[in-house]
Amino acid sequence: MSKIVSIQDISCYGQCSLTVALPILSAYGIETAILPSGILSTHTGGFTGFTVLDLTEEMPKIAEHWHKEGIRFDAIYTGYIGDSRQFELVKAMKKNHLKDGGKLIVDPAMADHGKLYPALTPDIVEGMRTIVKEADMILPNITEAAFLLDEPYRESYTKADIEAMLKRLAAMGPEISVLTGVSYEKGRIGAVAYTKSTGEFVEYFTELVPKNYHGTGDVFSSVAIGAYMNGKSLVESLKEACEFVVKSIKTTLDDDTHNYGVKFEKILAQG
Ligand code: PXL
Repeated sequence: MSKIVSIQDISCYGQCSLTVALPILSAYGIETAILPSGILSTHTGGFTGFTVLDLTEEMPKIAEHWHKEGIRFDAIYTGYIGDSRQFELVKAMKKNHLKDGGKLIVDPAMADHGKLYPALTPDIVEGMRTIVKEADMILPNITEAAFLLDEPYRESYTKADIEAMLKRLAAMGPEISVLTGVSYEKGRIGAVAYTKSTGEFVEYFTELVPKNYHGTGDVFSSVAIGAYMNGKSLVESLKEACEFVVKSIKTTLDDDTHNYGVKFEKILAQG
């Protein structure tokens, strides 16, 4: 059984980051420790006046205690990080807290639809690049990939564009790069992945449901990581994640009052 630590914020309300990763990874039978990067009253997309407790000072103390206890993980899975001082800790934890062959998996959750999330500053992009360089696997959406590569974001990309972008991401360091939110034709959306050592691309596309919700990137990554850590192939993991996200969106659509996240719990409960 795998043991993962996830490093991202706790948005107390809003169905994203750790409140998504923890239940989903647990449902995959993965022991999931958490290292919260901060505690927010809600996520920062669509709510105003949210509170933030930054945990930069506390995180190294937690990591140090784990180190003394000899605690090691099969993977470190990072998501939203709100303070650039935390990237050094992620790199130190890669050295000190991974088992032999353990993986650093980075979801550079920092942007969407061409824009950085409201509470984030350019130093987060710079810091994110430094952990992407050391990562074994990354799962950016197209906006995040454009920020990582310091390229302008465009509204549309061809298959050749996406494959070239994945190769540029791979050149930064990671063995596996997964691009999410890829669409080559109207009404279809999915993910494309590139494995650097084999030069292989895999992809999975599904129905595009024309409504945006926050937290779907976190749902995607958590499912994909859960499936992959359980030994599913990369393409199977992409398929499971894409289908899970679509089902979660569809089950949320009929409730107009629920526009801040997706009701992924209903899909998780279906097994
Ligand atoms: O889902 C990404 C995410 C995570 N954490 C916080 C966020 C967001 C997206 O807006 O605001 C705090």
